[in-house]
Amino acid sequence: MQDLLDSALARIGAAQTGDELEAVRVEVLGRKGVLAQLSKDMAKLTADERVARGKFINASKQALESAYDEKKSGFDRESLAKRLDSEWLDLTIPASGVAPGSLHPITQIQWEIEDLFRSMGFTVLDGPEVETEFHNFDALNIPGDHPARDMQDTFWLDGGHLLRTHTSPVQVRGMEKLGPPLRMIAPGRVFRNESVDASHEHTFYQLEGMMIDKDVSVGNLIYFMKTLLTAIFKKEVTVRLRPGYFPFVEPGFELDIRCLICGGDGCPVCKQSGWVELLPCGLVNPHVLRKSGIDPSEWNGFAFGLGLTRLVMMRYAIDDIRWLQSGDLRFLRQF
Ligand code: FA5
Repeated sequence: MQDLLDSALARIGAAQTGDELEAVRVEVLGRKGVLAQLSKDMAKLTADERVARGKFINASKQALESAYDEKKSGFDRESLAKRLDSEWLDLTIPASGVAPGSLHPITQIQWEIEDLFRSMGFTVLDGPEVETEFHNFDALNIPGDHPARDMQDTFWLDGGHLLRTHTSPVQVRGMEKLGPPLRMIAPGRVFRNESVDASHEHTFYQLEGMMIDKDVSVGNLIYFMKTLLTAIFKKEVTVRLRPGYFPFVEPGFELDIRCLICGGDGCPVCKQSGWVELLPCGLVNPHVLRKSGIDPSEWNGFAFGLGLTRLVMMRYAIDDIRWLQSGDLRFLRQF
């Protein structure tokens, strides 16, 4: 009996792989295994012998099982170590194929302009995209039946509200809230119900600017516009100033820039004219000051409404406005 047990233990000890060990387990501990052989002729034994045999069988069972468990956990540890070795991950290596994001070109230029104007004492204001008719039109000297309302096709909402068609309502909110003297800019998204082409979007960005003080002149206006364009383009750009009509400024101007996509030869962006409308501006109409509670006999000022999306197109020579909101990563990854 001791020999049977010893040889079974030796076979467990000699198993070289998990599979071999499993085969030995079936032979030794299975239904026809060593323990079964040890219990085979129990009926023929005396009561004392049976007790002794029973003890021996129990001790053998324990010895075999613990030899098996020890061997098995050795194999398990080995195979786990092998797996960990082959599947080893270095969590500190940067993931491949994931490019870090970057700021949208409109945001980049908007922030540049904000920094520039802050350095000249301007405050940056924000206003709601859903506006009242009063702030978008009435307070800007555009009464209900005025043809100027047709110039900016409007998305109307319930309850007389609308999606702002320009950033000029933030001028009004700035005057109402802060009063004179005032130096403010207001970048933001605006909406127009118009057909989209290479230079027109239904949703685009403007950057409004306003300065209210004593004795503000067209000279001051031109100084700030030139400073702005030089800072953005970092080179001499050709501009032209022509009379422009906006009910909220008097006199009003259109500042156009020589198209930087085609160099002035004509292309879809400048509609073959060689010039891009970028920066309407003027001296604030006294009616507008009065409507916001500012006395025009004491204060005056200038205002401008930069087409920020178009400015970005000029700066990076983007030949179609639709790229900017396309979400196309091939486009966005260039910035
Ligand atoms: C205005 O919106 C006036 N509020 C600007 C202003 C402010 C004038 C203060 C005087 C004083 P206008 O509709 O021209 O003006 O738009 C201003 C600029 O926005 C344009 O010069 C152009 O650069 C840009 N713009 C206008 N429509 C679109 C469009 N559909 N897509 C992209 N840019 C546009």
